[in-house]
Formats: sequence, structure tokens, C-alpha cells
Amino acid sequence: MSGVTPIMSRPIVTLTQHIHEQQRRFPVATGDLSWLLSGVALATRIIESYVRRAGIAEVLGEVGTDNVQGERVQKLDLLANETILRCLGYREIVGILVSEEDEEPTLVMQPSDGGKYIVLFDPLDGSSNIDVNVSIGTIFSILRCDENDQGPDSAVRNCLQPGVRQVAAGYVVYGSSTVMAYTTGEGVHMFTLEPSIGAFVLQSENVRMPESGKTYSVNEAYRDSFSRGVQDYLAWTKTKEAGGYGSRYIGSLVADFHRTLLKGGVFLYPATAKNPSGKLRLLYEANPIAFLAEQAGGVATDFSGRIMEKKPDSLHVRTPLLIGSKNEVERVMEFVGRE
Ligand code: AHM
Ligand code: MG
Repeated sequence: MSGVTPIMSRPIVTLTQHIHEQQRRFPVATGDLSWLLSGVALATRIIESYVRRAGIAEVLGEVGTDNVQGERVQKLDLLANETILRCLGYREIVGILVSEEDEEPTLVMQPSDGGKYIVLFDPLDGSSNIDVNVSIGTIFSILRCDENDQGPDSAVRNCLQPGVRQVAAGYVVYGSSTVMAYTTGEGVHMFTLEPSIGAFVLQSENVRMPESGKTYSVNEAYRDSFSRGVQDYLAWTKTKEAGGYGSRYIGSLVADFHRTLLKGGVFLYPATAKNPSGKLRLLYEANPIAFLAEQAGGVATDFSGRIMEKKPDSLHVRTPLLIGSKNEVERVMEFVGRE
């Protein structure tokens, strides 16, 4: 009809449909990954319903204990953790579940009995923002189990793989809308939760991170304990020569990375006096976010080497993180290289 703008100008594709279509392009694909990712999507839809009702459902506040990381546990952290365990713990292809909140991995099914995959997750990232209605998120990373390793401690050993071995990764950000981004190594795809039907609907395929961006994202309160190179970069951004930088820091990695992915720029969490090895966890935070960044054309490093090539020596190991637009990460590294 001429002169009339169609209400819907493009087809509606749900997350499930999208994963199926992606898998159809690989004739050997078994459909396992779509079964797994649909479990993640179910869990995050339930978590989002808690997050949206947090103020009235009496789920705000601390539980009164510390987690394995020595941080105060929030009620929503626990709910989110349990939700993921309950949604994925009954999918027969899940071998091991590992949460940032739990000290030990949960062995669900031996690889020889079909438990082929390991799901590592940060159930609710940005805990300090839960009670103040600021964006928080869930991060996940999926690895394959080694079928030949079933001895003592095999669950932990199986999880200690470098990020390059991830078969899928993604996050959900509970912001002004709820958005999921995922990758299986074939680009980054983004979906928005349509609340009235409870489905993630395709928003953009093959998302690319801008190659440059004049926004830096860092907790500048720790500046005095950053390395000389990082301090010099931050000082340079304020000079006339730099040409006008902006700063944005939410304090939820998911939300800070989501903005960096869409708008460009750089996110930094360097080593500090309080956290000499960095604060962010390699397995639950840095690796999955690095996989997405690289798939979108960005770069992720620990200020000396590629994040995804780091061999973890323990489940909860931390790492410094520098991630974002290719040109901006290179610029930070120029300052770091002059140290
Ligand atoms: P969490 O997983 O316990 O929420 O901690 C990780 C969070 C990240 O989301 C965020 O980037 C960082 O901690 C913020 O730390 P800081 O308050 O030191 O700036
Ligand atoms: Mg976190």
C-alpha cells in the first residue's frame, strides 16, 4: 500500500529459530548447542522476571554471607544461581556446571554418559548495582568436556581450558530492555526480549564493534595504583592533542561492555593495589566477553597477551582486562609499551 508505513517491515526471528538456522548451515551439527542455548535463554528469562520485580518481591539486599570470592552475596545472586542450575542441570547434554558463586563445579553427567558440555557462568554480574536499579547481567561460556578424562578431579581439570576452546559464549543485560548477545564463532548476534510474548527476538546479526571510539571506561578512583602506562594513557585522554574523550563507567561489566560493543571505545580493569591480579574472573567474565569482542572485530588482552590464550590454573583465577575497539586497545598498549 503506497504511502502507508508497514508496522513490521522485516520478519520476526526468535532466538530459537536463529540458532536452528545457524546449525542448519553445518550438516554435521547435532542440535545439541541449540538445546543448551535454549536452556540458557529460559534461565535468563526467569532471572529477568526476578530483576524486574525485585523491589516488590522482597529479593533485594544481602544474604549475610560471603561467596567463594570473598564478596557479600545478594539475595538475587543466589536466586539467579539456583535458576541457572535448575534450568541447565536437567539437560542431558550438560556434563559440568560451574558458577562464579560456587567453590566447586557441579558434575551433572559424565561425558561418557552424554554430558558433553561444560557451562561456566556468572549468574548476576554487577552485584553492587542490584539494589539501586542499575543495569546488571548474566554471562555464560560453553566448553566441550574431554571424554577421556574421568579420573579424580576431572571436573575441575576439564574446566581449565583456555578461552580459544569456547564453543559458544554470550551475555544477557537486564537494562532498560533485556538484550541477549551470543556467538558460536560465527559472528555476534543480538536479541531483545519481547516481554509480552516472553521470547528473545532478533535485533541485529553480525554485530561489528566500531574500530575506534573516544570513550574510556574504567574505575578511575583506583588510578594511583594503575601501572605507569595506564596512568599515562588516562592523562593523555584529557589533553588537547587527544581531541575530546568521554568517560562512562557503570560498574557492571556486562553493561559497560555492551555499550563498548555498540558504540566503540575501550574498557579497562587493570591490576590495582587491592586486586594485584585484576578483579575480573577469567573463566566467567573475561573469556566469554573476549570471545564476543573478537567475533565483533574487537580486541581483548590482559595488557600483555591475548585473553583467550591464557591457560587458567584454577577455577576462580582473576585477570586484568583491556577490551574494546581495535585501534583504541592498540593506543592503550602503546602507552603500556613505553613503561
Ligand atoms: P561481580 O561479578 O561480583 O558483580 O563483580 C564484577 C564486577 C564487574 O561487573 C565490574 O566491571 C566490576 O566488578 C566493578 O568493580 P569496581 O566496583 O571495583 O569498579
Ligand atoms: Mg561478575
